[in-house]
Amino acid sequence: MSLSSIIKNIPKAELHLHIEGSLTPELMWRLAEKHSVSLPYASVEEIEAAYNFKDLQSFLDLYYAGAGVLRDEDDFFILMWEYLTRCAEENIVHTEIMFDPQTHTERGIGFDVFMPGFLRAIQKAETEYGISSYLIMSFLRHLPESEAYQTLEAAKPYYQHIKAVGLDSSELGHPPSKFERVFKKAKSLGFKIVAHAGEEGPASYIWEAIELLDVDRIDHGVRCQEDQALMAYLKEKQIPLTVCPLSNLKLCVIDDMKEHNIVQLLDAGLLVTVNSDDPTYFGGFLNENFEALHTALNIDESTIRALAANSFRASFLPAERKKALI
Ligand code: ES4
Ligand code: ZN
Repeated sequence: MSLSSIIKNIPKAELHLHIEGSLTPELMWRLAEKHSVSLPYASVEEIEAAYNFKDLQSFLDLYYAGAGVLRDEDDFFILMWEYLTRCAEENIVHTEIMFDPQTHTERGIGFDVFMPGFLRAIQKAETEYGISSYLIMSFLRHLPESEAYQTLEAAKPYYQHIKAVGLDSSELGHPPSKFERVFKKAKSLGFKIVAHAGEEGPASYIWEAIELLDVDRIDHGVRCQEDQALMAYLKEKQIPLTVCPLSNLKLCVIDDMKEHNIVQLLDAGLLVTVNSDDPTYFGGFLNENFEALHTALNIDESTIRALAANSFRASFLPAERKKALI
């Protein structure tokens, strides 16, 4: 079997995916027409051509603007359904999906609009594709902690549908310590905890996420190599890193995929996984991330199998289901 067939056919989990970052240019265009939203683009091709980023912030500016076309419950259903349909095509059997409530509540669109849309698509994918999904509610770190508290409060009617709480958006200048209290509260409510750290930010942000937020996983974390004590700790505790190769390339965290350190991290005994982050903005869904690693780093079948096994190990699935999948 070719490496491409192995990548495609092996069952996988995706653990680092922003649902707003799976909005295709075609759907953005359709929804803009539906709601008479004016976009700063003349065509779908122009949207695609705009996806050249110099850093995280230059991406976030377009990503938040793009999410502006999401208005009613059906829009959120279609967004989630299109992503989960893609998962079925890629043999992703379990997914843990981040959503950014504040991107929508700031525009007057509440939990009662996006949550029913998301949940209807998740239920349909469970029934029709056999895909299980958990939701991760992420706080925007460029906003004050008080607004994260308000978001946690507003989510109350949906707590049973939310598995974890996360932290995303502009990393530099917004360290995990800014959110220590709200994450303590989230932990006490029984949520799993994740946080973006060590993407653009330094290794010290990864330490903060561990020591102050008590994270169960780190999103990205690729800068951990700058601190050998941190590497040893991540290995000993097997704290997972959800690594996103095409994202790192598109946001200039690395200059060339050949420089990516994911294999070094795996070889050092860290629990690393492959993920797509914001696939329609970064030029590839999950299998294309595996393909890019194969092309640039020549990863072989055993490495692909190890990374796929790690995706289940690092998931929040119950132990019995993990065992059946690994
Ligand atoms: C994100 Cl790549 C990345 N980093 C931080 N926050 C994000 N939100 C969506 N994608
Ligand atoms: Zn991310």
